[in-house]
Amino acid sequence: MSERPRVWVSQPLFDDIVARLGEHFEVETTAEVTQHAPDAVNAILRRMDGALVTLNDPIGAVQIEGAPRLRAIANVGVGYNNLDVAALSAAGILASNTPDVLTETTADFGFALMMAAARRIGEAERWLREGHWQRWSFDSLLGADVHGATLGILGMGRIGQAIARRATGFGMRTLYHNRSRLPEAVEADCKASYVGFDELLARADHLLLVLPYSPQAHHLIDAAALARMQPHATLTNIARGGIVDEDALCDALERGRLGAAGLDVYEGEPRLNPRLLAQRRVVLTPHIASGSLATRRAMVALAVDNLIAALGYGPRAGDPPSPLNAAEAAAA
Ligand code: 8YV
Repeated sequence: MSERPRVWVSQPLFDDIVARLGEHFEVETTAEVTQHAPDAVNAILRRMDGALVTLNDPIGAVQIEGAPRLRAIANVGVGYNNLDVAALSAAGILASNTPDVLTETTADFGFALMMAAARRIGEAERWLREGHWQRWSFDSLLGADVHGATLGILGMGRIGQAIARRATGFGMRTLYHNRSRLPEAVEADCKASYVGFDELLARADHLLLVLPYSPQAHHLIDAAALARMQPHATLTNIARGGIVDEDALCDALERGRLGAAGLDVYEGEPRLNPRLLAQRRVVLTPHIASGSLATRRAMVALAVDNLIAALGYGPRAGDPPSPLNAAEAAAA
């Protein structure tokens, strides 16, 4: 009897879903949430045919060195800046991610975080819990309106479009900027208009960042970009922390050059810039935009399907549902 392929599950996920891997493979699971060292990952991957990983797990040339059996890496998450896809392609390893299943949940959260920043919900709750509410006052904790305001969306992929569709229910005017302009039919469906980057910054009352992280996106929202925004505007980031220069953001808030911010992602997460923690007008959440139970389960299920198919098993053997580099990996 030939040996079954071996796969590694890098973090504890949903046991009942991950159990499907056991129908085809020998499965090794990390029992606790772990920030694995690169050489530890490499030592594991040298023995593996495939792996299920999360954003806690950078996978690049160092991690896959000397791993001749390794053929598939399935990322649980739509963003895959933790993967060096070029290095995986060069080694003939098929990478995949989990688009679509998290779109609506992540859009809900982006909208909620924007509203929380605009209406000072985090700040108000802290103030109340700290016992400051002695008597009702007409002018306490006044925020900015969301309905009828101009929404700016930077990055108009699936999640950006889902946020724009929500904005129509709030009577918002939606502007977007993206690497490329969307087809007219899609613009009409989301009632969104394409503008240049500078115009987006200048006109948005509420700016949402939903673009993928890339070296070009690093600190795209820097001091100069923040200076172009309106002083009452809010900035919400559900993309990746590295897109915002956090010190420049703190400077802008402290100088009254920006109204408020909602952040779900951070440059050095899970470590936070202490200056952010000191800002009153910032709502901070721990990278949970896709975190509804149903959606996180759907993400793991899709990653499991990707891994099974990429290793040549199951109903879609050889044809994983959401590959990132099928042609490149096959050509290597
Ligand atoms: C995930 C995310 O929770 O999908 C993404 O890009 O940032 C989150 O939805 C995360 O990637 C889990 O690995």
